Amino acid sequence: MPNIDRKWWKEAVVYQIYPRSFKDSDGDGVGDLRGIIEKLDYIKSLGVDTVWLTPVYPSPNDDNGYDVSDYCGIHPDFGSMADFDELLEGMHARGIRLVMDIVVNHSSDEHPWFVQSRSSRDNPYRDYYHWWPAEKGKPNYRYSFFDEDNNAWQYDATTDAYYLHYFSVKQPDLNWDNPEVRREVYKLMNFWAAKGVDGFRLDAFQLVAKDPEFPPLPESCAEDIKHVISYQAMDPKVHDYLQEMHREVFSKYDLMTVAEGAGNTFADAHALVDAERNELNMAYHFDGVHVGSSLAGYTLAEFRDVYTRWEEAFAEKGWLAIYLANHDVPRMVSKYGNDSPALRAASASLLNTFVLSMRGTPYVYYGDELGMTNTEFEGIADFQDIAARNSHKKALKDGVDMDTFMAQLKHLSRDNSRTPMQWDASPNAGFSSGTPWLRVNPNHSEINVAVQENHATSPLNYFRRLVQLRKDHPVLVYGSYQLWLPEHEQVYAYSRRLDDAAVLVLLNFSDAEASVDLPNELVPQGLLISNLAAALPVAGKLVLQPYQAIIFAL
Ligand code: TEU
Repeated sequence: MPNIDRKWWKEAVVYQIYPRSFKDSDGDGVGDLRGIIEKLDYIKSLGVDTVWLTPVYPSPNDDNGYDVSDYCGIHPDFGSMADFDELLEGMHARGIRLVMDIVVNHSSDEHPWFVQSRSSRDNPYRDYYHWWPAEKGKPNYRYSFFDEDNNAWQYDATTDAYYLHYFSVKQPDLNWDNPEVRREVYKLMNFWAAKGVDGFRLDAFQLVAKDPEFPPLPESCAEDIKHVISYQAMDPKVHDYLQEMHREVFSKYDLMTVAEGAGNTFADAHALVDAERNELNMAYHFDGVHVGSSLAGYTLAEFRDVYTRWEEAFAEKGWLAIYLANHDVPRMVSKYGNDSPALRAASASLLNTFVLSMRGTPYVYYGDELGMTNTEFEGIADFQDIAARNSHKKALKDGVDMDTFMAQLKHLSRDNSRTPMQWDASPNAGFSSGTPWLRVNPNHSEINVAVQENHATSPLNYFRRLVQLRKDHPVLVYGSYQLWLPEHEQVYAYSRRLDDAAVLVLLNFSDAEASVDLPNELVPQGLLISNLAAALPVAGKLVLQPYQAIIFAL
């Protein structure tokens, strides 16, 4: 093999588990660590070798665990530290690594640091957070994702001052300018690393560094809220913090480190992940999931363009994560595929083929191996997520058209992807013997593990074959990427090449048959995998079925 700088975290296939929704072992309706332990053999059977666990720490759950009140504990809803240790041991025994979610742009307002910080202006913890004394007047505007008014400053009467919260009012932002805060963060990361966890996902990390003066927003920000969000991200100090974190934590262990968010430009992204900078292994960008994030849907051209641009920008160096879904976006099959009964299996398998045949470390969200879909909501009472509930309050205040708002929310809400894992056709989908914290998707009677285990061609079994294919063919991990048929309206075609190994990936992103005429230099030699019956092209021509995915050896 040429000098491709092999790393386990490049070859890994990551499976993301949202623990509240994976498996409930004690009947309280909330998934837990013992539930995951029960399902370790299932996870192993998928072929995935790394699990990213979203937060399991004590939390008032304003944002389902992304508001942490004790960074070195386990939420009683999820179990105990002994359960965690057993989970980690059970994973390692099966050759599965564990990545923890580190949420340190902010803590919970119930974290002892914040309780102290808000209690008086001269408390030793005061500078753990960003405070703006009211006598200086109103602080300059900053955007908050989850605030009812999208205002990141919350007035607190106890000390007559405002505190900063880029997420909900219960998620005050930590002050990274304070070396004490950074020391505490490295301490908690070392606590988990010393336990033997294999990596960290840094939540919302591009937002941590701030200018403590909070100057007025530049004029460009008046045009569009997106500019405000970009302005608030990637203060250059973020790189100093990451290099310090690397010295204090990462350099001591063999870890997978990934940031949520890859900055505002390709240069930002490279600065986060290029190996010689000693910051992170990889990052995941939002450009891909932003495609299709409106009711209007998306075109193949947009989708292909985004992934091709990122591929090209990282062709020579750097490494990225590749994913189509997580707990912050709708189910991939409802967003990029077709979730009708006739086409959802094929389109889910097509999307998994994309994720597992691109360069970058693939991240697969629990349930996407089955083609789990968006769920059904009647009214606002069905939504659990703080983002959904507060955006609804804001929409009411702003007097927007509520029919349109609700249609968008139903399609795009994060609750879509948080419904319980569909294990079987029983009333609670085999997730819990109690009442699930979030209603199971009614289609669990058709889409579930038990049914799919019995069908050789189910999305589940196809997914297993795909993972195996990636493991067997390093070209799928390390090979260079080349786009073909750039104007095709239905088919996304690309090749991957590594030394004398080469593959061609053909993905029909449409619900109609698609004809393909291959250029002369592409001569498929054999079929590696397809989600539907496939044959080698004849004289360079072939027809793909709706949502058919094919990988040929070249
Ligand atoms: O998400 C950060 C982030 O960028 C999101 O705010 C995203 O823009 C939003 O989810 C779109 O609705 C991370 C976590 O992944 C998310 O679950 C948390 O709610 C958030 O941080 C706060 O910790």
